[in-house]
Amino acid sequence: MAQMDLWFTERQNENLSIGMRIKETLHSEVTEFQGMDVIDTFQYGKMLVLDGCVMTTDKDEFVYHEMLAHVPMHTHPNPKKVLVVGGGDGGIIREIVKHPSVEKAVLAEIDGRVIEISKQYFPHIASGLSDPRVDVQVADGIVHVQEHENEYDVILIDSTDPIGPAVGLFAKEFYASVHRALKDDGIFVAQTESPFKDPDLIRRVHEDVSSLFAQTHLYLAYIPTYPTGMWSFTMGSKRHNPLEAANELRVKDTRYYTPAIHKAAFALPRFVEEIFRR
Ligand code: AG3
Repeated sequence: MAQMDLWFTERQNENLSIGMRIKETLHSEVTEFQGMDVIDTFQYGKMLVLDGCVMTTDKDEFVYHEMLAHVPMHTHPNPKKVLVVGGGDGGIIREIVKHPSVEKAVLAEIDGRVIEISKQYFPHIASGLSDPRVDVQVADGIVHVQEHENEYDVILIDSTDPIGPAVGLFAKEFYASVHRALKDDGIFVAQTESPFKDPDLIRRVHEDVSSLFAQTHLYLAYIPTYPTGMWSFTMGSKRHNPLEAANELRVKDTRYYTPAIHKAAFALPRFVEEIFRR
């Protein structure tokens, strides 16, 4: 029989979509929090999909995970205690535990099924979750940050889009608790969507973070399977300036992140800068 021509489509908004030809759907379920599918694709390999949105794929996951983790981890002079909110696939944790300075990394993921399914289908992404320094908690990250004060060097928000279970992770009150949970030279980074598709969100987050943190910095990376391919990250830092850091690589085997990329990522196209400098 001829190969079937099956396609996955993510409807990114009412006017925009991305499609990949499918080899096979490996898993589908509805968890307590969201729809979850694992799909094998011809172009990007296996792909984790939550509520119809591409979370990560075998082929391009390294860009997002390295850039969310290593930019703040190389900005802080000695990050020992790190929190990841969301990120149940484990990709951010895998990058965090590459840093020898790390003594403890906590993962607060609200949906335990994401962790289980990632261990099963994406063992190369979830690998860091079994590091002895890692404490995996199936817990609401919002409650976790509220309950911790002056404790973390770095906090990373690896959320889904600002709809559904992740709405609270884009709220100003949440950033205020993140600020309290950080030590006095702490750094936080949140994934903040696409400058082409979500400029209003980026502007609002930038404003909220600027009202709380001494420094706010936006940086970019290129992620082919996310809406528009151009992706933003917003950093709030109490003391350390990312542009004065990262002169050498502290970890081995990165495929996107380098000291030159660290600096270059903060160089913004004018239309991106204009999103928040008005
Ligand atoms: N975090 C989700 C990024 C948002 C992608 N959005 C979309 N496809 N509409 C990724 C989790 C990876 N650890």
